[in-house]
Amino acid sequence: MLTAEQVEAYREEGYLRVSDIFTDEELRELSDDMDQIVEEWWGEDSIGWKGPWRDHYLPAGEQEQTRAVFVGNPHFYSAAWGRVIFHRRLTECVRALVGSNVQWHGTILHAKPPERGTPFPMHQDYPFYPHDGPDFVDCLLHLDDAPEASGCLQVVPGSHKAGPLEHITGAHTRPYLPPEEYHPSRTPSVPVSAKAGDVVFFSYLAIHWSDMNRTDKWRRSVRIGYHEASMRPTFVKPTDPYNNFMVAGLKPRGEQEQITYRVTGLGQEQHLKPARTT
Ligand SMILES: O=C(O)CCC(=O)C(=O)O
Repeated sequence: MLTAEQVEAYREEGYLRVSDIFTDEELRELSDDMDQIVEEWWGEDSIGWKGPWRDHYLPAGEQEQTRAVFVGNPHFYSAAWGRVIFHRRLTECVRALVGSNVQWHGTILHAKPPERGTPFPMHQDYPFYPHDGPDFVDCLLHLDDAPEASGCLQVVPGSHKAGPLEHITGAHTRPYLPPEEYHPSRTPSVPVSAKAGDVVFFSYLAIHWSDMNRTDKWRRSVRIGYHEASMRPTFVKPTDPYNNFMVAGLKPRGEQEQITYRVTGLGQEQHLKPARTT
């Protein structure tokens, strides 16, 4: 799927936009299903990420006026979204970027409603799900056109090479980079505008942000995360089980125990119930 030049550009810049991974029919189904999921399941009038970063990104009158919709795990509600996790053309791109054994990590919709869709402050995704290596790629699948005015993704090219950075964290906020050091007004970034169907791949170490959606249209995008399969969350001991869907290649066992009839789950023993014989 990807050329050597595209892979090289991702390695250098930390991001890559790719078109034509999904067919028009697939996109229509995904878009329609997502609308139905939001309609039926989303139940919050959210301003988006909370935190003191809002003082640095929004005028006083707008800080509480933004809106956002977040739906994690859309595959819980739609089979089409389940198929995305294993989508061959998508996972082949991921393979070219992180290696041949690939484990899925998570899927989440970020939708910015028209006119006041929330901005996101400069951050890396690493502090949200720290793993013990660099080969973690987030894939932003655009369900709508995302011109710059819609608050498209903006990336600081090459920033992934610096590795994990210290973020402001705490119960009062989602992790963000200190605005005195990292802010769009002094940290040059490039807008990665996109068409519906485009996927923007970006390293979880790439510094990125996005502005308000000030257009009269929705900007819906879904972030799907994958990593090289031997990588593990930094807070999970090497001997503890940590597994998830494999979407390409094979899972190396590393220091995990071998599986037995008494299957070991995430830190807890689960006892298989005998199959019913009648
Ligand atoms: O989609 C956006 O506007 C920003 C998304 C983002 O910051 C993220 O997925 O970490």
